[in-house]
Amino acid sequence: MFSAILTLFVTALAATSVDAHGYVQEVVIGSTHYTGYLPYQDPYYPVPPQRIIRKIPGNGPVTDLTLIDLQCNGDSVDGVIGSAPAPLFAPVNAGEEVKLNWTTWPDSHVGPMITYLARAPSDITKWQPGDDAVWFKVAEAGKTADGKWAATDLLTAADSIYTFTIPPNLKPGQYIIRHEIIALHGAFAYPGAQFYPSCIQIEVSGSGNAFPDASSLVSFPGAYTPETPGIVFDVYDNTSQPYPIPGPAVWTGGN
Ligand SMILES: *[C@@H]1O[C@H](CO)[C@@H](O)[C@H](O)[C@H]1NC(C)=O
Ligand SMILES: *[C@@H]1O[C@H](CO)[C@@H](O)[C@H](O)[C@H]1NC(C)=O
Ligand SMILES: [Cu+2]
Repeated sequence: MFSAILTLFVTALAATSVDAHGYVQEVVIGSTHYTGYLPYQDPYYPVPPQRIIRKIPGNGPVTDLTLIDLQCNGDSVDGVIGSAPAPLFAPVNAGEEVKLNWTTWPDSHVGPMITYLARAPSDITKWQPGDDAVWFKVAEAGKTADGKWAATDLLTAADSIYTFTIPPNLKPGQYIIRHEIIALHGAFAYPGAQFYPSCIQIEVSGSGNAFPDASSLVSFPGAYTPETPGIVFDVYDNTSQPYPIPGPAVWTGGN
């Protein structure tokens, strides 16, 4: 009896790990390492550690493009609908690299990696963008001409570290980095694509003054619909067709 229960428990654990997806577990800027929000540890501390990444409910995806969850993978954490702000933010210089360390990503979950920024109008530790159009894309990677996906091929080759650069002329201020993997293994119809967004709070310093036109900013939810190219895409369809990365063009940063 006891061992039957134990077996069930072990089986459940094994099933969980097979099914595990992922999240950004660490952010590295210069020589500083910031532990990410750890959904299976942080909530259980008597005094939860303070993070620069907004809370997520777990390692699972968002699939409904109309939900506020699409913004930061926060749903109703602590009764806050949407992206509950984190208490900390990381200083970073315009033009500096930011390294995002993902948990081991499952090989089957191929897809693009896309990074947006949104400038906080005031204190980022209190700001929730809601569905305002505040986001602009600063980096994207999909499928290379020889068929390698950003996730998992390139990410795994880079030791699970995704690197992007803060635009060198970006106007200083507090920003949310919205970084996501879109897993396409089930994306042959909508809903199917799996969104794994992560929201990281930073404060950019520098002497630049570049910022995108207000008319080019997008909202989450809002930027993606079932008709947006790249949201429905059959990755097993055996053609060497290129993958259209969803969302607006990358902002070139006034360079
Ligand atoms: C990514 O973060 C994990 C957890 O902190 C750490 O063990 C691992 O070494 C990091 N990976 C790299 C390449 O730094
Ligand atoms: C693609 O086509 C090749 C050659 O016909 C085949 O071996 C392979 O299994 C196909 N791959 C997929 C994902 O359909
Ligand atoms: Cu998965």
